Amino acid sequence: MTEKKVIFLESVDSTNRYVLDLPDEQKSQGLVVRAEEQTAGRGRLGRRWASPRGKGLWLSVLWRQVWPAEKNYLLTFAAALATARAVEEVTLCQTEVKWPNDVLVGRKKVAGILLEQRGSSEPGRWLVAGIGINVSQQQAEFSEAYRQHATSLREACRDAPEKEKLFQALLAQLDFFYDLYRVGKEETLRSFFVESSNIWGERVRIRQANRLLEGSASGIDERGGLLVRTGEKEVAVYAGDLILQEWWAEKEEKALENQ
Ligand code: BT5
Repeated sequence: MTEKKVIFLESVDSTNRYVLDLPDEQKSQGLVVRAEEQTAGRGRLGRRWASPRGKGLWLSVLWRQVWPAEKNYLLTFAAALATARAVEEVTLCQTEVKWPNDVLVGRKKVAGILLEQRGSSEPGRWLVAGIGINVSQQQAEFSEAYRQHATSLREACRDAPEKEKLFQALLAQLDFFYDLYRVGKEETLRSFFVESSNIWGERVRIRQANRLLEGSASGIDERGGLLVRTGEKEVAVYAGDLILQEWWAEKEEKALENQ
């Protein structure tokens, strides 16, 4: 493996923001920025990512876009797969990836990916893949709003792994999966993602800004969309939150109990 340039920060608002704001001469392929804490860690759609001091791996990796923008989703897949593999290497845990940007252990979210870019999206431009992995929080530390669907490696696996070990494993996996993207192994990346996800044939819901879709998850199309079968039709969705059946079933059970 090539030696990686890593910038460690004690505290930052967001490692993604930090990398995107670096002057061009400080940007290089594979540069990693890692922080002990993020004070304004971000998720998709302007959401927050809780990144308490010392409790997780909060980092961003800088990547060159090689292919047209419609292939950028492969980099989200690459980062999610790298994270899932790295977790499995250093814990006794089984992971799964969840479309479009999550890693789960025991069906709860242990890590999230946020791919971002400034300006236009064209080959040759920089992209940043932000990765947040919950390592040692206790369940009660997660906000009530998502506690039911979130976990840390310490809670979900028998023990929290050493953060440094996880970090080194992740760097190697990120190299491996970025290379698949770089050389155009699109089908390989897509099928790795499909094989690493256990939702196929399950009833799922997809929440989008103004609609809720329910159907059976059937695959990933060549633009990274989730294929969902509803009755006779199969539709592809390109954005949204995928809600697992046990998540909404639990909510409904709770609502019934409270009646
Ligand atoms: C994500 O967004 O899952 C992307 C998370 C990316 C975080 C990394 S950390 C390093 C880098 N720098 C950044 O600023 N960000 C990246 P999304 O799918 O939109 O999920 C966000 C939602 O997950 C929130 O709205 C909460 O409901 C929930 N959430 C927030 N913090 C969480 C946590 N620590 N663990 C599990 N769920 C969380």
